[in-house]
Amino acid sequence: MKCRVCRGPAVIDVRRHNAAFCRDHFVVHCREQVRRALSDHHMLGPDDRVLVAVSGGKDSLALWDLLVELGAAPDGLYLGLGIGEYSDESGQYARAFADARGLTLHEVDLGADWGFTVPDAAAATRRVPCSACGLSKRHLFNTFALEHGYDVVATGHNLDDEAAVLLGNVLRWDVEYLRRQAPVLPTAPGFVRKVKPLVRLGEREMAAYCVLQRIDYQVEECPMAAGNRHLRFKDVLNSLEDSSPGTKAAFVQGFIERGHAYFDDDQTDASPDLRRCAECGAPTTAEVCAFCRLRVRATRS
Ligand code: Q46
Ligand code: ZN
Ligand code: ZN
Repeated sequence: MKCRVCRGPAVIDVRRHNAAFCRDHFVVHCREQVRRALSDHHMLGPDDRVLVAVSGGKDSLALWDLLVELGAAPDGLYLGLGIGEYSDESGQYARAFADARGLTLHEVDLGADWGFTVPDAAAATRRVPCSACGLSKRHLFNTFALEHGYDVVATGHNLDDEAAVLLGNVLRWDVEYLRRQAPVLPTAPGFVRKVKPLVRLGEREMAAYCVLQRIDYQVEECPMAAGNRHLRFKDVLNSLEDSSPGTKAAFVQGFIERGHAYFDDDQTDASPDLRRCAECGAPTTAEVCAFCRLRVRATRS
């Protein structure tokens, strides 16, 4: 196996590009994919203050590293979810990464700062933990960014994540989720811009990037992911990709370029009749926002 660029020995093949790369040119390949995502979708303006949602896993740490390399000068925000040892460990990876590079890592802790953890919320709502977890992340990353003057929140959703979510949304023809599934959600009143710069890179590439760049990341998966249907969709997509390399990229890129417009009457994160949450001031369609309602239920139990 030879590197497509320099013909030296390759360390990884990327079947959907029908290419293999040596270490240095694989890193260049990853940077180029992120640079293209940033420019194709106008993700970052020159003076934007960027906040990376950092979990301690491979995607968010690779994203942080790549954005630093590309000159976006991002800070990180780690959100402690209170999922036992898993969370303790993920925080350590995030802190070690930031310390070693002299980067700024902010931290918010659901338990210490908001009085409940993801397991508390799952028990109180009797729903899969990921729904309370996702809701809390969206609310707290957005609120933190607004309060601290960041223009944009960058998340580590990669091509595999986007393909699995897209498959789930299509299987149920969930028009509202399809409308909101985009590499960029623009700024709107009460919402900072949300961007997904890893949308052109797969899970395997992100793991390889971390290994080759000597980024220590949390390999262990979240123990609360068990009921997450996206894992099943990933299995299905992996078997399609095995027999037909490029399927995931064609599915996601095709949706972004040609499919999304059919669902996209309004690309913002906001819905027309938003008002301010009576508790926290966040935009909401109800009297009290979903996060504040979750907090009341989860702290009561
Ligand atoms: S952390 Fe939270 Fe994930 Fe764990 S509970 Fe689900 S959403 S799986 S990215
Ligand atoms: Zn090379
Ligand atoms: Zn609220």
